[in-house]
This record gives sequence, structure tokens and C-alpha cells, in this order.
Amino acid sequence: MSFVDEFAGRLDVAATSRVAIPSAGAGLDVPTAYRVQQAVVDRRLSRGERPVGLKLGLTSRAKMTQMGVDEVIWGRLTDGMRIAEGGAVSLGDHIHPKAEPEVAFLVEAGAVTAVAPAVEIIDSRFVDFRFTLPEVIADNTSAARFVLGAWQPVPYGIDNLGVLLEVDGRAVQIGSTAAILGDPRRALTDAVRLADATGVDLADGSILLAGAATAAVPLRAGSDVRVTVEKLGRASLRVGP
Ligand code: 0L1
Ligand code: MG
Repeated sequence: MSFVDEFAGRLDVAATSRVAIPSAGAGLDVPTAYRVQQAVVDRRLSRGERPVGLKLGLTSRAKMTQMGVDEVIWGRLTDGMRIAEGGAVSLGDHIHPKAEPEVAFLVEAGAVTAVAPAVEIIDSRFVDFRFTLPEVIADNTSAARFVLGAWQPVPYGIDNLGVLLEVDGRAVQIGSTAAILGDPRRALTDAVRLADATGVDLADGSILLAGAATAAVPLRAGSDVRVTVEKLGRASLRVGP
């Protein structure tokens, strides 16, 4: 078995068995990491999931500095990751999930045609979210689940909208869409460039999660999580056991 298949298999087992694996530290390069990511996602597709889009990660200056990089990273979304607006996510289906507030774009013919508030659930398959940059790329950028609020026309001034993450009605993170690459519309430019460079199809109707506007917050069973983005509305989910 090749290194790529073996590593993808370990990440897949970690996700399905909910047992995190330790970081191996240095040794993996970024191009190989994206091949592992593809192999991880292929395993999901072979179980019947469908690709529905892309997500960007490390889009805030704070996270880039923390990881010592100046490029965003990207992962793939499938229909199996999507939770309906107001739906439930089970804590027991994950390792140590966290919620972060995002905006999502609907991409048609290479352009953004609508935008929605979103909650992304990230769940690293590495112990304690400790990984190298290539490892988190291999791990599909910690992608686990996402919820989209209602699609809206792209409002004027989307580069500086207030973002609120609430748990049980209490504000736990407050930020601005400006934290997403300085302007979340840059997510499209970056995603198109990355898709072109790697041959990934950003098909009509693709969802693009543009990146987090604040730090991520650990999920607790029994809580309600809500993201509100000024002018865009809300996306919410319940956390079950
Ligand atoms: O969506 C994200 O920004 C996550 C990128 C990976 C880093 C992490 O797991 O915090
Ligand atoms: Mg994210």
C-alpha cells in the first residue's frame, strides 16, 4: 500500500472510530498532503457521499501567524457533512468538535451569486488539534460538518459585517467578516486559483465556505449554537449527546 493510501486510511479510521491520532511532526510535504486529502475524501465518496464544494481554512491573519504560513489552505465539502438549518449534530459522532462562524458563497459560472451565514464544525483527527500544516491539509482541513442559513443576494459592504457566535443565547465570539482574508470575496479568487492549480472542479452550484470570522468554540452537549451575520441573518444548530 502506498504512503498516501496508508495515511488516508488512518485519518479515515480516526474519523469513523472517533479516536484521534498523534501528529508525526515534520516529514510530509504540502503537495503530498493534498494527495492524502483527496484519498481521504475519495473514501467518503465511495461510501455514497457527493462533493458539494470547497472550504478555505487559516483565512484569518491570527491563524496564519499561529501556523507560520501566509497562504490559505483548502478542503472539500460533501453532502454528508451538511446539517439542515436548525438541525442537530451529535457530539458522540465526533472527537472534539468546535464551531466557528463563517460566510458561505454559492458559486455559479465562476461567480458568486448568493451568500449565506454559516456555522462550520471543525473536528481535527489529530490529538488536541495539534498538527503540522501538511497534516491538517491531509486531514481535509479539519472539516466535519456545516450548516447554512438562507441564501441572500450579496450585500453592499460585505467586507465589514458584524459577526456574532452565540451559545444558548450568550455571545461567545464577536467579530467581523473583515477577519476573513480582509474581505471574504477574496475567498472566491483564492478558491478559483487553487481549483485551477489542482484541477479541482468548482462546479455550478458549489458551496464555498470562505473561512472563520472568529476563533472556534468547543461544542457542549445540550447547547444551541447560533451564528448571526449582519445583513445576512442566522444559521443555527443544536448539539445532541
Ligand atoms: O476551517 C478552518 O479554518 C480550520 C483549518 C484547520 C485548522 C484548525 O483545525 O483549526
Ligand atoms: Mg473554517
